[in-house]
Amino acid sequence: QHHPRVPAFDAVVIGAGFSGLYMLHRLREAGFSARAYEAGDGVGGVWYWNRYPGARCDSDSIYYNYTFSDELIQEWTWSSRYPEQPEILRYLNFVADKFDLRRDIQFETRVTSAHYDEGQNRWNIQLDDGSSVSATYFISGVGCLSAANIPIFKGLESFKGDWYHTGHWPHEPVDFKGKRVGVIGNGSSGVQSIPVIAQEAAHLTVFQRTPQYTIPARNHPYDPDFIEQTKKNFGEIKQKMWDSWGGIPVAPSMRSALEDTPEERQAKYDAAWAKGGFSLSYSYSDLTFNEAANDTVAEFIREKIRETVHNPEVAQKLLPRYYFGTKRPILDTHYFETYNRENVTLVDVKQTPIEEITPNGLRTTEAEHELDILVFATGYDGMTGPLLKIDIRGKNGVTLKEKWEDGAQTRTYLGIANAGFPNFFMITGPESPSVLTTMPLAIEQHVEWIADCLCYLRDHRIDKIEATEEAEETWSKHCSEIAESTLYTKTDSWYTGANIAGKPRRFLIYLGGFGVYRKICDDIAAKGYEGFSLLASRDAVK
Ligand code: NA7
Repeated sequence: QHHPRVPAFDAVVIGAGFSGLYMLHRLREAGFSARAYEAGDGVGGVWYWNRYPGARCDSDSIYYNYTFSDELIQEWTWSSRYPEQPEILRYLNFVADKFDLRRDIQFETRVTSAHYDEGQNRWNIQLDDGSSVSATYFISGVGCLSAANIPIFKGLESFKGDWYHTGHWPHEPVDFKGKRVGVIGNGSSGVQSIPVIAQEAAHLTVFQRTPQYTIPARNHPYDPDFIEQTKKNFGEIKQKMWDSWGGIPVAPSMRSALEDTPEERQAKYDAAWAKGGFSLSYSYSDLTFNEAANDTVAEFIREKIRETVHNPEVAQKLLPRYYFGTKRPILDTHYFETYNRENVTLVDVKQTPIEEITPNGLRTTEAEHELDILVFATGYDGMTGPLLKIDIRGKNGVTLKEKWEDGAQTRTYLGIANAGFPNFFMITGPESPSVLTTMPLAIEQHVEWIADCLCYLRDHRIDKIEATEEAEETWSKHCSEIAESTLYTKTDSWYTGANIAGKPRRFLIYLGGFGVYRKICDDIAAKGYEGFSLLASRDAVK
């Protein structure tokens, strides 16, 4: 039996971001005892940590929220199409207050390990405050992009200035006035922060490794009539979101880019460019499948870069060459225009690699750049990284790391469960549609599926559920096959793990679309959790 002084819950949840908050709510509503642990001193998850200048959402905010409560939809109003981080954090605080969630969250506490005890059928969970708890069900809401990647550069410890990673930004705003600033990286975080930092800093040097496609966001305040209509029709919008490919109520085109004439394509791309957001990605059906189709949109964006950037040499360095859309698409506000500023320098670190960080700045093979502040916009160990930071051990003491990395492949069942790890659930784990869906929606679907599953187990007097090896193998193979039929796997990105040195290369997202995935999950549940073995261990333990 577990130690009487160790608190015991039906479920322990890691994290108090979009995932952890809603999971906690559903568990409590269903009558389970639950506790969430959160490293930050407030709710919000990635929206708590990402406070860098210019940080904002790049999904239309009216779709980037929970859909489970119509009351919540009616009560909350987004100011603009792509709100800034503080507004999203306010939303999550509003949710935490509305559903009185804080009383079951322990803040400033990290889960350091979680070990499954087969004899007791319980998870023993160790916290970084030295205490431990136990739970029948262990649920991860750690997020997909929360383990910061700070590449190892020689000499960082000698740097006399200040340095920051975008995902661990200080609460006090960083003052760039009069400073020489360097930014390494130009993914979404770099592209959002670079134009804002450039306006304030004395000088900004951008260290770019791979030029990126980025599309104007065209952010704007919402018209009150539009908000009113959205709220009025949200039931219908919600249904479309839940049936969609990527979580927004817009159907992708069914037409090949190669079926249109160059003039027709140009007109379509121009319209999408003017509209901003991800509409360009939705222009045709085959942009991520067919190289020739992809090249039409890639060349369209390259032409926009040549038109925008005045210095042809700088423009040349900014031209992306990979398949459009196979790295996470980026939205920007005056990104390419920023390179027309006198106080901005672009350094191509593929041509002249970074050699070391020096006390006074950063040296490439070509020159030393003097810097007062260095910003790492270098991304994340995506999907698996946040889970592997925790010492998670399933049956026979096997670690999740051993299961996923030492054996040649990361395998999961539905991106929710793992063979060998009974009663462990991952919200938006690897091999689910997660990051290619509007995140809050992908999260809601998993949370509801997990909560329903726990209710089913309780109703059937079962308290042990584990994915079978066969079901897992079939799912992983299915994920890989879909990915291999696209251009996604041909590009180095965090989708494939290629951004982290030594990480096994695997495409870790289910690409069949959210609507299809949801039906698969529902179908599996309806068949009494097909692909899982269910066991009533309760009586055996007593
Ligand atoms: P990303 O998209 O992974 O971008 C990281 C950037 O940092 C990217 O430009 C990388 O170049 C660059 N990088 C990473 N390591 C290095 C080293 N060692 N040297 C030079 N440059 C490096 O992370 P973000 O934070 O921008 O965005 C993450 C997600 O958050 C985003 O996709 C949205 O979903 C929200 P590379 O392209 O790898 O050559």
